Amino acid sequence: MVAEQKLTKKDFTSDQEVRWCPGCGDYAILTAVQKTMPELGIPPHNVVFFSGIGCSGRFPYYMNTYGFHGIHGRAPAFATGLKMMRPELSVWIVTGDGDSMSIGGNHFIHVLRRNVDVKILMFNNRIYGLTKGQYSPTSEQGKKTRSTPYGSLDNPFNPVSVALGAGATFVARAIDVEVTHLTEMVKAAAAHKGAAFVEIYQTCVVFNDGAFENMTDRKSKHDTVLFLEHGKPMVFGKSRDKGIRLRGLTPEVVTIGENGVTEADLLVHDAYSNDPVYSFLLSQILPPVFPTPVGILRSVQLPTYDALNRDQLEKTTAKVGRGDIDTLLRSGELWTVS
Ligand SMILES: Cc1ncc(C[n+]2csc(CCOP(=O)(O)OP(=O)(O)O)c2C)c(N)n1
Ligand code: SF4
Repeated sequence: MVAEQKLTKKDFTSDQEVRWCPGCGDYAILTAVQKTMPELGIPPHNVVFFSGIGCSGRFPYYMNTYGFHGIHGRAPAFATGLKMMRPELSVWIVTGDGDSMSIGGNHFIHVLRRNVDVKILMFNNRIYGLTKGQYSPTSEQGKKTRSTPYGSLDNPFNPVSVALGAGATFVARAIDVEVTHLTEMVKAAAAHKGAAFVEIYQTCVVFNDGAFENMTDRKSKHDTVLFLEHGKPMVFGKSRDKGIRLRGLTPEVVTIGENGVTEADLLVHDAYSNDPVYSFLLSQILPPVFPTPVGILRSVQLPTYDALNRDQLEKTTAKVGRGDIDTLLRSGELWTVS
């Protein structure tokens, strides 16, 4: 009997030279994914990465798996097609905030609402990197870029709220430099049966440097990031003395030990809650009033589109037999144009 070989990061690393700018957050995400893959126990030949257009679009080249660098915003369509036909494959989508929230917004919401069993990693650098720094749908209002020299007037999208609004069954948020946490999120997304969406805050050092600085700087991050843990009260702050409390449906920041507030008063995170009000409320806990929640916001089980489709196909074939495209095309009213 041949002993099963243990997979390592090397097995998922391609021989391609990585061509992102030095210091780009994409490197940390690539390393996290390459490190996580061996732990999933899926051989590289059963893994496929799809991407759209943007700096993030280069991701599949660097993975020693199957890969497909598609067209702008359309990775969900290709990924859906493959998952429907090859359910045994682990199918991933790597996309940017421009790729998935602008031109690909439509594909993004539908792959989530259908709950196709694919994993989506969105690198959110709040800018168009590849095309040299135009504002994106996640750029903050007032953002000055080459395409908004007097400041952007747009209200930005909150991708996590968009995903929840589309009915996503798994929604998480992570930060490129919080590698251990990011790895956990990638693993949890992989384990989810259904469409899993992970928004990853990613620094574009060239066109949007410092966008997430207050969430990554050692001095400020304890006050600006809330690490969500299922079943645990929402505590944050350097001294772990701040928390989130609910007043009716309104969250508020409180200090433990002040005005009689104890840990027992805080909101306890339920990652598996099926209540859309709770998940959406969580997605709206945002700076500057609140810290940014990272972790699993929602994880619920619903039938996947690909499985439902296979089931329907099997049952219908058993009832009416295998279809034939030529017969179908000639089955209706036909006429000849002369
Ligand atoms: C059909 C089409 N429209 C526009 C473009 C130009 N374009 C290329 S990448 C991009 C935006 C990429 O932004 P994002 O998804 O945030 O990726 P990043 O480069 O920041 O990783 C645009 C508008 C294109 N390549 N194709
Ligand atoms: S332009 Fe920005 S996102 Fe693109 S590779 Fe360079 S640093 Fe990374």
